[in-house]
Amino acid sequence: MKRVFSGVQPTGGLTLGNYLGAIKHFVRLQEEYDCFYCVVDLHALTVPKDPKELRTLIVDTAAYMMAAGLDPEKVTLFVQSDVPAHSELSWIMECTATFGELSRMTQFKEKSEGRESVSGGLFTYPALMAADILLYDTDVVPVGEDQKQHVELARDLAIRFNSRYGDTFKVPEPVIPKTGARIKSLADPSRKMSKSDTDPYGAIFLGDSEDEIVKKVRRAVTDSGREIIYDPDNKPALANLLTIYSHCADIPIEKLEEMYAGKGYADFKKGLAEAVIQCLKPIQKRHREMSESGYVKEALVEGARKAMEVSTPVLKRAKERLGLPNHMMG
Ligand code: ATP
Ligand code: LTN
Repeated sequence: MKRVFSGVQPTGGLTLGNYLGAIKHFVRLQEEYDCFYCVVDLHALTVPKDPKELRTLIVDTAAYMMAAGLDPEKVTLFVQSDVPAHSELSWIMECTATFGELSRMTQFKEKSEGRESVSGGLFTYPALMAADILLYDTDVVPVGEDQKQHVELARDLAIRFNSRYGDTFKVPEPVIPKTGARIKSLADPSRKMSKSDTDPYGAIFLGDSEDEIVKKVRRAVTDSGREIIYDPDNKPALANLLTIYSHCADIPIEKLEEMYAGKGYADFKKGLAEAVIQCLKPIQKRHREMSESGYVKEALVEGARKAMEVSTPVLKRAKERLGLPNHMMG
């Protein structure tokens, strides 16, 4: 069975972007692949966090992933910091990557811009991400469009390490969904929908109430002209809303164009809000049940055990190749 690995940061409530761009596909892949899904809490430390809030968000992120359909009986769901091999291989990846490569990462440029203080971790973030992926002999990495560059770096680092020290790591492939891979902010379609957006109307969260969803959709920016047509170059805001609608209601965009021919934005937004509400309703219900059950923590303990079992020999292999002694690893 081919292996899948992907990660989600516990940096805030999950957004509709996280769901449509990544988690929905994680769920689909669990039927055919040996999947490892990780709550990447060490990545979340690249920007200072309140410890109490982080502790809650780690379990809540896992709870939402399960509520969205991931079944711990089928996948390995775990927390990154529970498996020390991630931090260890990360240092090795930092020493494999070059300063130039890390400097070219667009996420670093975007996230560091305008900040007074930028952690070293924000800069070396992609090396930790490469370690995450390579530790599991991963074949496929499903991610949203924004993470493609990081997965490509992980590939380059695997190839470089293998050519320097001998065959050690499997070279992974990114898989990006054809549509929905870059859901945009409702407040500004030139930016991606993000959990850490400061605009309260930019993102729809998986935990939003019906009222909040209706309000956010009603306030979503639109383009000039009143026709409901998909034209990403000239009508980027509407194209984004049509993409969301199409994914949430499982209706092709052309069909939506037909449905709203001759109607205005008010009708369209009403339908869109309803589609989002119906899409999130079952997830919210399962999330409530999950959070009350204690099942999430149990699943994470078992997940960490399985993750450790697979990653420990890979780390050992890499250390051996480098000439590091492995005295304590048997
Ligand atoms: P932040 O928004 O704070 O930068 P993030 O949501 O991008 O964080 P993650 O939680 O690690 O970061 O993302 C989890 C997955 O969701 C990744 O595969 C990422 O590519 C995908 N993703 C994130 N935002 C979007 C979006 N707007 N559209 C599509 N996919 C997205
Ligand atoms: N950087 C990713 C999260 C992440 C990840 C990974 C994704 C960390 N490690 C390994 C895929 C594979 C992000 O979405 N911000």
